[in-house]
Amino acid sequence: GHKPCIIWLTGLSGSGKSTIANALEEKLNRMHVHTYLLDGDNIRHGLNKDLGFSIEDRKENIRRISEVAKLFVDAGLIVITAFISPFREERNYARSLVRSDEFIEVFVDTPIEVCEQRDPKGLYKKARKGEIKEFTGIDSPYEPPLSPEIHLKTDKLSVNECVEKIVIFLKAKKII
Ligand code: GGZ
Repeated sequence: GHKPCIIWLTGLSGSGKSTIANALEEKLNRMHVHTYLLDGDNIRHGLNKDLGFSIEDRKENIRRISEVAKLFVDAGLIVITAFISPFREERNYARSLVRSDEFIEVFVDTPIEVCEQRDPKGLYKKARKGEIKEFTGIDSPYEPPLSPEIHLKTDKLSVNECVEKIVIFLKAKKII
């Protein structure tokens, strides 16, 4: 069996949140742990398709995601979220909705230079040219976590090593 919780990934665009989240979900599912992954594909295209990237809209994005994540915890799942979630206050709101041992903040710490180098969707290039406004790390703020449960320096670790670090934490806390 396992205990429900929220594994909250935060980091810049292109930091590797989705890649790590997907690999983590696969690994947990192979261990017969029930998970649900919330990411841009199932949230920003559905529930939150009325929201953009202004500071107010990002706050509302994260608020709704937090409430949905809490519902899935009530349903007994391990919820993985993969959003930039740039503001400490909104991440702390998400934390406040569940028990203190049920919220695991994971800082996907990738230097912006590395994210910009990768630029899988060409968004940084567009942001530099001013074709996208309010882009995180360029002209919209990102507040790094001050005391995340897990700190992943992705320029020093492989995706599998990142996943392993999270799995070891979950085992140590007797969540899985
Ligand atoms: C940041 C943006 C922006 C702006 C579009 N700023 O790398 P991606 O493409 O796949 O992930 C980014 C995603 C960010 O959405 P989130 O819901 O995670 O953001 S937040 O938590 O701040 O609400 C990026 C794309 O959307 N994208 N415009 N201006 N990222």
